[in-house]
Amino acid sequence: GEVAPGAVHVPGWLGIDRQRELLAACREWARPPAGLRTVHLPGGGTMTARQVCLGRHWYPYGYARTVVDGDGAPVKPMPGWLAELGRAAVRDAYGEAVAGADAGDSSAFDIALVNYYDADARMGMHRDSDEKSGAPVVSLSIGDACVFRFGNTETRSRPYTDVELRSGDLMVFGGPSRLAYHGVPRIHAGTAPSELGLTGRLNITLRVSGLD
Ligand code: MD5
Ligand code: FE
Repeated sequence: GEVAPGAVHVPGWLGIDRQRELLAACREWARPPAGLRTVHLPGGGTMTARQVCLGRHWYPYGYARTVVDGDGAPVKPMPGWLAELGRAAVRDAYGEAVAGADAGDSSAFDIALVNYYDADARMGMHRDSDEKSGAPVVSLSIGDACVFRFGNTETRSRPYTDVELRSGDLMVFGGPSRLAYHGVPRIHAGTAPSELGLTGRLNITLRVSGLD
């Protein structure tokens, strides 16, 4: 359903077999070099969600081709099949006309950011503005459910809408929702489908960098 103009939630978009395949891929991407890492913030803090990047390395607040704030290794490539999954996600989420949603150029997903949340991890309210493209962001959730907080474009506080995201859910953020504040205030520990064998939550975002 449409959470806000351009922000579309498709529960259960990924079947359990697709979730299993993505989880196996995430476990490979998490291995060094250029594997799962702790993100250090400019103020001296650390993010509680850990991250691995494909295509480009995100660090506060920009993109690089190597892990500039970690082991220095070249970032793993963005697989073509994952970019294609992103195109299918946008097509399915926006298949029926959505008021105010502009699909933009989603033909070229070239970055994936994979966040891993343990039971205590959170993500504070922020905007994703490091991409030089207005294309939608595709978000895929696997494992524990969470509270996803979708805010507004003006402030990091109310009004916001809390959405429960479960394993297999798709969200697409485009058009007027692309630059909205958002965060993950809570993980529902132990709610992952048992057949996945996953403790915690994975979120995979697919992005169009707009970079050369
Ligand atoms: C997550 N990740 O669940 C979320 C899903 C991040 C991040 O927030 O920056 O890694 S992505 C949600 C998202 C992306 C772009 C725009 C908007 C939401 N939005 O306008 O609400 O780990
Ligand atoms: Fe974000």
